[in-house]
Amino acid sequence: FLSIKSMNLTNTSWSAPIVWEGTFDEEVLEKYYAKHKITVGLTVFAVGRYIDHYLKKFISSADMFFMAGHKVIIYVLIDDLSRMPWIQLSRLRTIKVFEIKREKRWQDISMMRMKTISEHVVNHIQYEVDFLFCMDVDQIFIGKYGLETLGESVAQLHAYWYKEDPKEVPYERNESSEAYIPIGMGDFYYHAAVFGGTPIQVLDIARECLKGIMNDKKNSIEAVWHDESHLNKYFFLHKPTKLLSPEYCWDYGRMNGLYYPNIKLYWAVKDYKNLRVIT
Ligand code: 2GW
Ligand code: MN
Repeated sequence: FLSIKSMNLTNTSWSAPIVWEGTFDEEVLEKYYAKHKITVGLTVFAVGRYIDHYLKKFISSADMFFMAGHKVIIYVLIDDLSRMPWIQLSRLRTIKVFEIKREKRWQDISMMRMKTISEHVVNHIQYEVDFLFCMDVDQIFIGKYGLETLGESVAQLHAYWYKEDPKEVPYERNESSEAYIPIGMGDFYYHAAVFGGTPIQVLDIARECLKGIMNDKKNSIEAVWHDESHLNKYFFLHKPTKLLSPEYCWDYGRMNGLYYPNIKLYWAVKDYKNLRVIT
C-alpha cells in the first residue's frame, strides 16, 4: 500500500508537469533548442549585507550550472554599484548591473522587487530574453539547472510544504488581505525564491503581486509571507504551466530524513540574527 503522501506527484490536477529528475529527456531538449536558439534571463537582488554574504556565490554558481551551454543574461539589482563583486564569466554569459534605491524595511526590500522587476521587463528585458527567472540571492547552484525548467509560467514547490495538504500551508488567511486564500482552497505552497516564465508572463505575475501589495499597504495590512503570499495568490488564480520539484530549491538545513541525489539549487545558510538588521 502506497499512501499518496509517499509518492512524488509528477502532474498537477490541471495537467501541468512537475519536473523531477527522471521526468525529462535532456538529450531531446538539447536537440530541440540547438535549432531554436534562446536567451534566458535571471534577475537577482542584492541590497545591504546580502551583497557580501551571497551575491558572488550565487552568480559564480549560476555561471557554472544555470542553462549551461545556452545564452544567459544575469540582471543584478544592487543598492551600491561600488560593491559589485568582480566575477569572471564563462562564454555565453552576460551580466547587466543596475543600481536600485534601498527600501528602509526588509519586508519592502523583498516586496518591492516586484515593482523593479516589472519596470525592467517593460524597459528592456522583454526585448532581450525568451525566458526569465527571478530568484532570491541567498541560494547556490550545485547541479545542472537546464532547459527542462523552461515554460510559460513556472512555479517552485516550497521544500517544506510540497507533501502537505493545502489546508496546512501558510497562505495568508486574513480576509482583508489581497493575498487571502480561504482554508481548503489552494493547490500547492510555492516558494517565492524562484519563479519564472516568458517575460510577458513574468510581467503579469510581478504587476499583479505588486498591485496586491500596494492595496494591502493602503489598508495597512501586510501579508504573512510578504511577496510570497501574493505570489501564492497569483498562482492560485492563474495556474502555472510548469512546477519545479524541491530538487530545484532544496534546504539541506531541514531535510526531514529525505535524501534526493539530484539537487540543483539549495538555500544558503542564513544567519538570521546578523542579517536581519538593517545597517
Ligand atoms: C530580507 C529579510 C531580512 C533582512 C534582509 C533582507 C534582505 C533581502 C536584504 O537585506 N537584502 C536583500 O537583498 N534581500 C533580497 O530579498 C535578496 O535578494 C533576498 O534573497 C530577497 C528575499 O529575502 P530573503 O531571502 O532573506 O527572504 P527568505 O529567504 O526568508 O524568503 C522567502 O520569503 C520572502 C518574503 O518574506 C520572499 O518572498 C522570498 O522570495 C522567499 O524566498
Ligand atoms: Mn531567500
